[in-house]
Amino acid sequence: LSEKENTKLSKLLSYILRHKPEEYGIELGENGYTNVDELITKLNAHNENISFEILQHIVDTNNKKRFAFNEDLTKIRASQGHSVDVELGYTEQQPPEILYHGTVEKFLIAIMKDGLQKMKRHHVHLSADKTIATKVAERRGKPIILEIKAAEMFAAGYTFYHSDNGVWLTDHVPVEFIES
Ligand code: HQG
Repeated sequence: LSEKENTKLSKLLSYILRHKPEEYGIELGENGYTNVDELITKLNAHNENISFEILQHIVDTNNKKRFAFNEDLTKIRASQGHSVDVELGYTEQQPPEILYHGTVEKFLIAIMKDGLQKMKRHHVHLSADKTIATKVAERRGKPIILEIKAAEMFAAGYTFYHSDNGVWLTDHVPVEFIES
């Protein structure tokens, strides 16, 4: 599998497992998992050349560990980033003192007015690592890194989740907890 093919299939998996399962005749079940054999069959029916071995390779090599199998490898899901309505079943966790959010200049006025909103996703995505936040921002342009007073938010009763692939998730970050 070339790197190009790997990236293409990884993007397709994100599309199906996070956003449009129905377009490929897939249903997301409990905690966002779907049946591996069925996924492969449906992909093959759509002329995508994918086997279990290839799927496993994509899961293992994905740079952000976007996908995860269940224990017996019969099911697969995206670890976060969904726009479809799924309950991933992560348990609430206490965040570190500071978390980072990478964004760009053009959103700043709105963010400093409304706080961080989840926009099209299920959660606001935050990172404990400034480098990762910078990479997230660089998708959109020159990075602006916001510091979020996560421990203060937690103490004030806000809920945080930590996804299988290390992303910190919360519903909304009010302006008072953003340090720019
Ligand atoms: C901004 C990728 C206006 C926010 C990445 C961001 C990450 C506001 C954009 C993951 C706002 C939403 C998530 C407000 C927030 N007004 N703009 N009130 N509040 N924004 O893509 O955090 O490749 O939904 O700053 O690497 O950029 O999908 O969120 O710029 O991990 O695995 O609205 O997506 O991962 O954009 O990225 P996104 P994000 P994957």
